[in-house]
Parts: sequence; C-alpha cells; structure tokens
Amino acid sequence: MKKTWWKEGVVYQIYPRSFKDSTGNGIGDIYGIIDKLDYIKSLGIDIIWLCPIYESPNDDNGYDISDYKAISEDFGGSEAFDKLLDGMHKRGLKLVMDLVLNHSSDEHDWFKESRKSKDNPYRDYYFWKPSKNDNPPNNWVSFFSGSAWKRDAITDEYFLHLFTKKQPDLNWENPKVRKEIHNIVEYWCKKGVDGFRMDVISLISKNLDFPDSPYPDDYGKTIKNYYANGSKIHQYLHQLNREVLSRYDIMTVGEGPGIDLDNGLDYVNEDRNELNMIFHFDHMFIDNGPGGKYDPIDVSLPKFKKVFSDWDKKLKDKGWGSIFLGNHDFSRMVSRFGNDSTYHTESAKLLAMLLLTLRGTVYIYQGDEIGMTNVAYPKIEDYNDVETLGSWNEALAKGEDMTEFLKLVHRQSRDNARTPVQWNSTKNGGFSLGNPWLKVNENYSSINVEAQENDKNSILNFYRKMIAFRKANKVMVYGDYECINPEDTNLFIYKRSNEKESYLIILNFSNTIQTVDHLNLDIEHSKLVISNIETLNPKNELRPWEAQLRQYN
Ligand code: TEU
Repeated sequence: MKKTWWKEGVVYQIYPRSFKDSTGNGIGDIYGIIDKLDYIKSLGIDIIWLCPIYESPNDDNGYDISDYKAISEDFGGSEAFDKLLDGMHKRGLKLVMDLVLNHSSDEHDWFKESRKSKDNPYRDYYFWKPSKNDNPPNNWVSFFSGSAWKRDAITDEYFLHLFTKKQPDLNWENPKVRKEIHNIVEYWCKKGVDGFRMDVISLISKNLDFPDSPYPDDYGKTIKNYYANGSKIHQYLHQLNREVLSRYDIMTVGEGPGIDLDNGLDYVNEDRNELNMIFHFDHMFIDNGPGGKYDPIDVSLPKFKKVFSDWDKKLKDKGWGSIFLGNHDFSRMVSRFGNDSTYHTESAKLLAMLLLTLRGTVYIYQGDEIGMTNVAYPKIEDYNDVETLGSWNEALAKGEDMTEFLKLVHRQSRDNARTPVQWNSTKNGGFSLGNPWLKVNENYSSINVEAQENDKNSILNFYRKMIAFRKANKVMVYGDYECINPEDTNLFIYKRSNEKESYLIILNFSNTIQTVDHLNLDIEHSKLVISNIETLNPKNELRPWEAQLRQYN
C-alpha cells in the first residue's frame, strides 16, 4: 500500500457561512477562519476542506457558483483568500477547495448567454430540450423536489437542473465545457491549493437519451441508474486527471449519490488515475425508509457495521476510503448515531473513537469536535435550507399533517449541521456580534469550545487525544481491519493490526450495560490504552456508550 500525506492526514471540514463571523453581518467569513487557524491546528488537523467560497447568489449557499475564479465578497474576497492560504501553509495546514462542476449558477455568464437563443455559442454548455406534449422532457425529479426541468420563456425550451432551478446542469459532453473546467481546476492548482472535494461528481455524465425513469417511486434507484455513473464518467475523470491533476501534488475526493459497492472502486482504483477518494453515502442514508429521507427508520447497528466492513474490504488493495459520520448535508452525528441527551459526552467520544480508528482518511465536520447537536426550531420560517423547504412544500401540497412533518424536519433537516459554531457562552455563542443568518442552537451556553477547552475530560480534548494517538500509531491508518461481531445489535468490536501490533476497539452503541465474555476476545492479554469514561470499570462489561481502545500484549 502506497503511503501518502493525504492518507495519513486528518481533515477538518468548514462550512464558512456558519463558522465565525468577523464583521458582524451575521455571515461567517474568511477572516473568521483565519482567526481560528491556531485552534484548528491545536486539534492536530492537517488538512482543511472549505465548502464553496466562490461568487454565488447563494440559492444553495454557494453550491451555485456564478464565477469559479472569484471569491465571494461576502466572505472577504480574494485578498482574504490569499491571506488564508498563506496563514494555513505557514502553519503546515493544507487547503482542499470544494468544486461544484456538475452545475453552475443560472447567474453564471455561461448560462446568461446560453438562455438567450437556440444558436447562442453557449447554448450547448447546458442541456436544453423541447417540451413533450406541453410537459417537461421526461419524468426526472430534482434532488430538492419537483421536476428537474424548467421551462425558459425566452426560447420556450426546458433546461435540466438536478438540484434547484438556479443550478442548471453543465453539459460535459461539450468539449468546450470540459476545457473551461480544466482551466478552472488548473487556476486553483496554480494558486497553490492542495486538493479538491468534487461535488456530485458522479452525476457529470448523463444518459443523453434522457429516458423516463421506470422507478418514479424509488428515488435511489433512479439516481443510481439514470442520473449517476453515466457511460463517460470515467473517461471525463481520467481526462481531468491526465491533463491537470496529475501535474500537481494534490488530493481529490469525489462526492457522489449513486456511488456504491458495485462501482465505487472504479472511481479510486490507483491503476486508473481518476480520483484519490470518494464519499459514498451507504451509512448516511441508512436511516432512510422506503419514502426516503422524510420517511426515516431506526439505524440498525449490524447494517451500519456492514457498511464499514464491506467498504474496507472493497478498497483495501487498490483504493482508499473516506471515513466520516457527518457533514453539512446531514443531521449532527451525535444526534443520529449517538445519544444527544443522557449520554451526550460518552456517545460523542465513542463516535470520535470510531472515526479515528478506522482505515481511510478521516474527515471531521466543524462542531462535531465539541459534540454539537441537532436543533429544533419552532417554526418552518426559522429554516433556510432549500432541500428542507422543498420537502416541506411538497408535504404541504400533499395535505400532510404539518405538525408531524415539523418533527421530521427537526430530525432530518440539513440545517441541523449548519447552525453556527458555538465558540463560547456569550451572545450567539460567540459566532457573531450581529444577527446570525441561521439561529444559533440554544444549547450553546453549555456546549461550546471555551467551556471544553477548560475541561480536560471534554469531548474536545478527547478528539485531541484520539487524533494524536492516530498520528503516532500508523497502524490506525494503514493496518488491517477486522470486525469481530457483525451481527451484534449493541456492540461494535473490531481489530486493527499489522505485523507488529494489534489493537482491539470495543464500542457500546447502547444505553445499557453489555457483556463481552461470550466473545473470546482474549481481553486478559490486552491493556486499556484509551477509554471514553474516566472512572475505571473493574468488571468485564461495557457501561452505556463506553468505548475502549485496547492493545494486545
Ligand atoms: O450534495 C449532493 C447530495 O447528494 C445531496 O443533495 C444529498 O442528497 C442531500 O443533501 C441529502 O440530504 C452536494 C452538496 O454537498 C450539497 O450541499 C449541495 O446542495 C448539492 O451537492 C448540490 O450542489
């Protein structure tokens, strides 16, 4: 297995809007990030992934880019960016930019031209189709509800938008589009950035026949078979790699709906020269019921374990995994996979131990290092996320019980992860002196960075301990992984080992005491290295949400 910096580094993901506001306008910005670089460094982080900071009308908070080479003035513009990059490199931190190349904003110059006329030179930068019997060209539905096609009055044709109607899909079939994209990637490489997270990269090659999906009620199947993994996806990624990426020492991680165990390795197989890593969602959609995200089911621990075990096996020889339990698109990990009330601290630390003892590159989402939790705003008007609002309006139109639906929003909204970072117990959790664009979670007075800095047993200091341990013990990065108890519904137990050392990780994912005697773990021949509960446990049993990292003699 080849060893590289991006396999060993620990990544910290920043959603800039919610990180730290330096101006008082209620929106987080680049100077706010600069202000916190020493904090990030103090965690033991090596790499920062920044969600989009380009010029954007913010229909989807920056995932709708109107100028790929300009930094948004809201965030401080290019001067702030140069200072950030410089400040990071001086501290030995690497920067991964988020690139949204499947679609642009409808306010991008390309689209403004494209919509003007059918023979405009930019027409084929996007997908335009005539109506079908006065209806959209096919039955495709947008990720954010409603048809994926919008009729444009100027030429009376429809354009494709798999996300909001302000995010028209770019036509990668057009060599000119690919050239523009290569040029953008090259621009940022030359600026000195260290990598890219490529948004919905699995969607860039479309089925040009645009057939109706035969599974209108099974969105996951429609995505996998019709939107994602198109016939030219690997050709395009390979070309991007050959012509630009391969000339720089950078890391790439492609994000993608529709990426699964059948096709995942092809994106990252080191013999193919495409991407270094991917984000799949097998564990992140694990609580989606038949009706999708707003039809949630309980998380099954055996299924959860199987996702990690299957992917480890799939990627261990020729690929490399991405280990994450949350990001800006999902509920908070401690609220989803842990227990954010009675066992908040224990379960947040247990999840930290899980993240930092699996094979793959670890991604930590801002605020998870202090155990930030889901929020429950009292009314829909408090929410901002386009996906949440789309689902809300759809439910409303269907005549659903909206009091019940608000409870689902509390559980599932992407805004759960987007509430401002809780720095201290002053106004707005120290995020902003102004009016935050999204309300701060009220629990900031008890859950915040400052309080945890002062507590040696805090979640924050446990993250520091786990990151330091991982970096000092490369067996946690490269060592073999073996799950001991795939079927158990309460405990997640696995080994990490190489020729020289062997570790046992025991995680109690339940609110009750669990015993391990029946498992033949040979615990007598191991010593406890790290535990998430300070008081010693004299018995061979695991207390609720107890996590132990043990080393065999
Ligand atoms: O997300 C893609 C994606 O798969 C999400 O739409 C996901 O299905 C959903 O959020 C789960 O609730 C990426 C970005 O991470 C997201 O923030 C953007 O909104 C989206 O692409 C469009 O660019």
